[in-house]
Amino acid sequence: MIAIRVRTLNIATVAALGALGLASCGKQEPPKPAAAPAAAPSIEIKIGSVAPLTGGIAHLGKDNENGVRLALEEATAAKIKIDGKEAKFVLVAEDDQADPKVGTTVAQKLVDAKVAGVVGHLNSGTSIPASAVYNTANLPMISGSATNPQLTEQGFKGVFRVVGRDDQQGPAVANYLATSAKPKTVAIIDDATAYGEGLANEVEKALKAANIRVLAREKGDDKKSDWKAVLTKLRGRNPDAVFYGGMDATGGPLLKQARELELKAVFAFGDGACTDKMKELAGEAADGLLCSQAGIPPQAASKKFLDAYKAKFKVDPILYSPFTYDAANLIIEAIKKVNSPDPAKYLPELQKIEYAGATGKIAFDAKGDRKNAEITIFSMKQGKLAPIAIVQGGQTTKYEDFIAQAGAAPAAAPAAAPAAAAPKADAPKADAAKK
Ligand code: ABU
Repeated sequence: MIAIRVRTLNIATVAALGALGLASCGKQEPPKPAAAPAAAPSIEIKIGSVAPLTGGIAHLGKDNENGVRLALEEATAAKIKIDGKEAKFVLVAEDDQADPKVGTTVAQKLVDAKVAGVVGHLNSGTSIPASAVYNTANLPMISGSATNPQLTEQGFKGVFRVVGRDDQQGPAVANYLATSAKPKTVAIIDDATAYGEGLANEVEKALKAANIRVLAREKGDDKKSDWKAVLTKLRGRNPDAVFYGGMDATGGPLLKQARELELKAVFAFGDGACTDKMKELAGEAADGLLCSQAGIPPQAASKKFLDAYKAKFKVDPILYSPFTYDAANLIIEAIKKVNSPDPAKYLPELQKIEYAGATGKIAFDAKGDRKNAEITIFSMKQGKLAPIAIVQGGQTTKYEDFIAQAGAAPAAAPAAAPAAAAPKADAPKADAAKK
């Protein structure tokens, strides 16, 4: 067997040598391949993205990461020149597991990896401690979802967010609950996180200011799946409404079990639990839920973003991916303006940037918060979140009116076009309302 193989090889070798010999002695030389054009000089710019990619809210983490990924891929495809070199924007994704300790560890990892900027983290509970790590390293971070006010109250010059804050969201959802459901007593539960507890405190303040009785606070945690003991206690107090400060992974079971225990109260949640995932988690019990998000609804983001997101990921955005997409683009825009990925050079541009993003016009105030951030109020109808109203600067506008204003605004509809013309493909449907 071995001998046969050797002989076969020998025959093949002789044949090959013969062919070579023929080629070298023949009249026709094979054409030499054309010299490859010299590769354009390139520069690799790493951008960090941090969110929980494992655990109960991994679906939200992935949604946030998708927004960053899309922005970086588009910017790389655009062959932007930075310092005369073609920029390749590289995603460095980290999983902070929604855990504050892991959050600071991965923040240091991103600093060590010499990323030029960070989009994240998703949770307030991770964003706040991680922001101190980035601040020490003079590395800018923009959260597309963390809403606890403390994040931007620390005086860190490189810390930004592109969504509203819980001292805007809390009063918005509490006042909507107060005027629509007119509850006499409200029970409040939170998940003992920076976000859940902080938002619950803001809601409590606003309800009390509206002369509504708030019952003693009940607490869970961000992994809780069995709420029956808490709910049984609440049933005995018979509240007209219940507000929960926490994420959808825990809010879904809470709502489902509340209806199983025949609690009749109106339920209201904040942005972390204001997702279509509620149908999957709570089934029909989700219908009638009142909830808020700290920005325009994902479906009101620009058509260009929505089409590109769907084409790439084969799903629609869940919650804040339009905002993380904008956050990544803000960093890229600032880098472009100074022609350098050096944070010391581009940070001053980021602080004064005025950018037309997928979620509307973005500019930051002196703290790093988004100016004129919207809060959207939703109700869940037949398993789908339906936007009802937009609250901006304390003013409430019916959602249809907000969108109609956008369609009728001069920038979105040329003079000859009908007043209800659709917004431009690259403008958010809600954008003109801010113009
Ligand atoms: N804003 C909702 C979820 C993220 C956070 O912890 O703030």
